[in-house]
Amino acid sequence: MAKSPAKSLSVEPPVTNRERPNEPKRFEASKEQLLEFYRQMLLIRRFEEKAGQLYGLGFIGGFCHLYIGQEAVAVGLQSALDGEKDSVITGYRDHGHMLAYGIDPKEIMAELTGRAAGISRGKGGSMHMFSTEKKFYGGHGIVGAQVSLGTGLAFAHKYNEDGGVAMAYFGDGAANQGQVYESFNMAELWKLPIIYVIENNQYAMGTSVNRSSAEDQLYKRGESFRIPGIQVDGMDVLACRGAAEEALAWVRAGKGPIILEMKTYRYRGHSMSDPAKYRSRDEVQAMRDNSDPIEGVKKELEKLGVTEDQLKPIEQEIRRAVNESADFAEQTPEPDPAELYTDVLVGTY
Ligand SMILES: Cc1ncc(C[n+]2csc(CCOP(=O)(O)OP(=O)(O)O)c2C)c(N)n1
Ligand SMILES: [Mg+2]
Repeated sequence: MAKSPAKSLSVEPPVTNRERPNEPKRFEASKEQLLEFYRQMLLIRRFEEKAGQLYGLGFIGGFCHLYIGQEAVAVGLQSALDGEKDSVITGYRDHGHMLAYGIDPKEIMAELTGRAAGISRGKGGSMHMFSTEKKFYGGHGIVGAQVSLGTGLAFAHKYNEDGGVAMAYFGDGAANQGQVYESFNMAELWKLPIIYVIENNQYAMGTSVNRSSAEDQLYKRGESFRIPGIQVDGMDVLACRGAAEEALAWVRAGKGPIILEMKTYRYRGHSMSDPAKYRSRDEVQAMRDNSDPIEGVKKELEKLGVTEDQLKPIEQEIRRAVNESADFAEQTPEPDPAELYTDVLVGTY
């Protein structure tokens, strides 16, 4: 006797009623919280400017990708995480994420100059910084690889039932990598606790997102995996923090992964060598003039009655901390040559 047709052969009507996260609201920060956002964002900017200078002077070897322009993303999102439980992973543009996680600028700068006191003992450099104590899992040079690794972190959170959430950052260019979609599939299937953060800074190395992406509204990229996405003003730290709150509520409720597309912009070249032929100076200048994330926080502070003069001590303190990190990074010794053979393989023999 013929069986009734398999359910999978029935034609489903278009789905319109899938559960979605709430529309995020701009975070309502207290004066103290806003001042802290300002401090962290300015620290990243000044740190990156100094790193650029040290690179020019030949103190930093290898690749170096600066985060200037994108400060609101790491600061806004990471301020919502639970530093005890949650984990973070990103690509090679990683200095800002480490600073936003409260990691000592001296250890980061010393890593950039390849010194033994660097956070990866001078052997990782700009692209491969780690702090497992802070649950910061790098720093990865292979575009998109951190998405699969981050999915593994989320699996570990679920498997160990430790209540943690993984946050995996990647770029608009990385969003076209195949392993991203393999990861999306597994993450939704297993309802893993992960926030996928696409830092859409409009460009990969030298190609704009519109030229390289068939669907350039990247927050939609999870749709066929049933992963909801939210597009966020990544130049507004309060919007970033507000989006993080909604994303965390979704993930912590056991609803599986979520995507945040952060619309942001990098002011500097892709890395330290960049012919800059793919965009005009006017475009960059307009972004600096009209959308700068640090100026945006200053305006919010003004509304709360904080004056330029009151910000001066914060600026001076940051200048001091950044200079100190640079002095440290120049003077502290390089690793012993024997260190070439340590930390290469995991295991005891
Ligand atoms: C698998 C792989 N392919 C290519 C590269 C070379 N590469 C390094 S960065 C980059 C562009 C990535 O752009 P995006 O993901 O937008 O990140 P952004 O640099 O803008 O932060 C490319 C193609 C690489 N490192 N790894
Ligand atoms: Mg990009």
